[in-house]
Amino acid sequence: MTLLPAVSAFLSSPKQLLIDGEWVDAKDGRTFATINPSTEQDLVQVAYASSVDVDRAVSAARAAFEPWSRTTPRERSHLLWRIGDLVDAHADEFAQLEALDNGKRVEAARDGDIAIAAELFRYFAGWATKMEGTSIPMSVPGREFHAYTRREPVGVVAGIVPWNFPLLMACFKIVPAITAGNTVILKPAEQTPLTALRLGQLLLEAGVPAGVVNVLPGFGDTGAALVEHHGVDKVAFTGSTEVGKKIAAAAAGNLKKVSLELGGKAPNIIFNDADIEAAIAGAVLGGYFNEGQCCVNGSRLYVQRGVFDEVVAGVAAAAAAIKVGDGFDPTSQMGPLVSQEQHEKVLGYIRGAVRDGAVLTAGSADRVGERGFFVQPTLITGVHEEMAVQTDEIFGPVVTAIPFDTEDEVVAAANNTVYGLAAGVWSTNIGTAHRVGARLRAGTVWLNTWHADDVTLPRGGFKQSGWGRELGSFGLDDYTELKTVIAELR
Ligand code: TXE
Repeated sequence: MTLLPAVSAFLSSPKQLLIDGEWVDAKDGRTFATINPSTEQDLVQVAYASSVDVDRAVSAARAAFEPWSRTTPRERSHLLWRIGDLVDAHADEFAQLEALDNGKRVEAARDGDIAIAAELFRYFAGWATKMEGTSIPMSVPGREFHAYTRREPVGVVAGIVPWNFPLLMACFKIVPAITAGNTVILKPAEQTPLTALRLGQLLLEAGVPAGVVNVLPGFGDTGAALVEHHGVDKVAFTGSTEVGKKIAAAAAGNLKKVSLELGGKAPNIIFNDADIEAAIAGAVLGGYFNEGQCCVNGSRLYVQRGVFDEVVAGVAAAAAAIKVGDGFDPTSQMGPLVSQEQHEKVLGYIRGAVRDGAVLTAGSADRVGERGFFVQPTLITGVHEEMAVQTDEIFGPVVTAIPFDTEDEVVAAANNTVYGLAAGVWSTNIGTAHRVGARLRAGTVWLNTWHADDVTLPRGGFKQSGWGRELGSFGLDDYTELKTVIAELR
């Protein structure tokens, strides 16, 4: 597959910061390289925002807030819809950029990440005009009142996002924030800044006013400067639980609002009475989707003893058959991991499991090929609950399988984690599926399916998987303050 002319043109243009509607260099002139994980070669240099640039962006976002928050809901709605259409019109270009920067397959990016990002704009375009309050009766003898509530924007929102779905995660933060009348400073991940920068260009083209959305590429220090800034009213973060804890602590300075979508280690439970063919397909999709770099992936497989061997054989055969290769090669079924760091981390966990006595039923503890951060999808058996491969979020195509006998036993094991993002149950007994689903401590539970999703559905985590919910009607709540207005009728 060859590069689209628009992608080549974008790559050869300067990659600057978007502040107050202008593309500018970092004040100190610093840049960093973003690389292609399939080739390990540098793609382009990107401006690296420091705390001085954060100050500039916060000032711009603060100045833009009052006029933006007073635009009519209909104006915002029409603008959002227009941006959704623009994202769609540039879908192939975004998909190629994502494949270059993140490694994922072009097709997967276009039909997944980019299509959903466009839909997010259109879904929230509908909500802009429906942020309603309520009128509430008061009982004060001898006096009359009219009391009502209003949903108002929080103010300046810092969106800090990871690299696994770069454009989509940027849109998860930007779209609900601007729908509700907030202004935004987005910090893309250092591994994958390109699609956020291209989106910044389209936002200006669509007519988003200066300062309403600012884009500051950089590393963790750029994110930390945003989180500590007293001119920021809310941080919306997706990333590791470790950084989420740092953000929660740092946000205390001005008690900014915080929403966090953090790590996961989802249990995927298959009962003897499941539709085994569907369950195996679900385990493969749940385990290896997006190169395993997905917070809701079903990385812990629990299989009832009567079907354990059959399920393990089925998942192992499917994993071994997955063709790993460059995201631009149409015959590839899985791309590389995003970075050298992630590659080393994932291979380290696989080697650790083998050292601890576990069995590699599919996959390998060695890299695939000489160049590029490729890993063959791996299924590990002979695992104990206390092994690191079973307790830690690995964020790669690594699935463990453990047999179980009873419902109580598997519910206890499944819930034995600090995380609580997603979980799944496979059973043709409707009672078993719903009962076990209710007992699992996770923000999303899939019954007889995996990764089925829609922008209409809230998502988020129990326990150390986060605070708050994104998307759906609940997704706006975190971007608004609730005001109560009490008027005396004299
Ligand atoms: O995440 P980080 P990393 C998990 C996954 C992965 C691990 C490490 O297990 O292997 O985290 O990935 C910014 N203040 N997830 O290191 O560091 C950073 O620049 C403010 C799960 O990439 O959390 C980036 O933009 N911001 C996850 C973003 O935070 C800071 C997706 C995420 O980076 C910061 C990604 C700081 N102190 C990784 N330090 C999911 N839930 O989907 C870093 N950042």
